[in-house]
Amino acid sequence: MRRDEHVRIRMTNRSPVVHPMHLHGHFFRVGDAVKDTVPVPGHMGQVIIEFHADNPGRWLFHCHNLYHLDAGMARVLRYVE
Ligand SMILES: [Cu+2]
Repeated sequence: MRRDEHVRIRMTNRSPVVHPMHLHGHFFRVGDAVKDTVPVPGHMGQVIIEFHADNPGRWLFHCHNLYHLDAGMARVLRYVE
């Protein structure tokens, strides 16, 4: 992504358990709601998040269940000025 882009991320949960996905550094929209964490239901549940890329840096995007985070369920979203 690049600064000032409108970013849309679609998540599909192929596991049987819910994953509360949390993004650092931004609030995002899910429909009309503004959040920084959203539960993605199990069994192919889908959630789309959208946000304005207005805070350059390196931001962790991860499952908020700490045992999932410890198992590696995390990525870094990165963009620069
Ligand atoms: Cu999880």
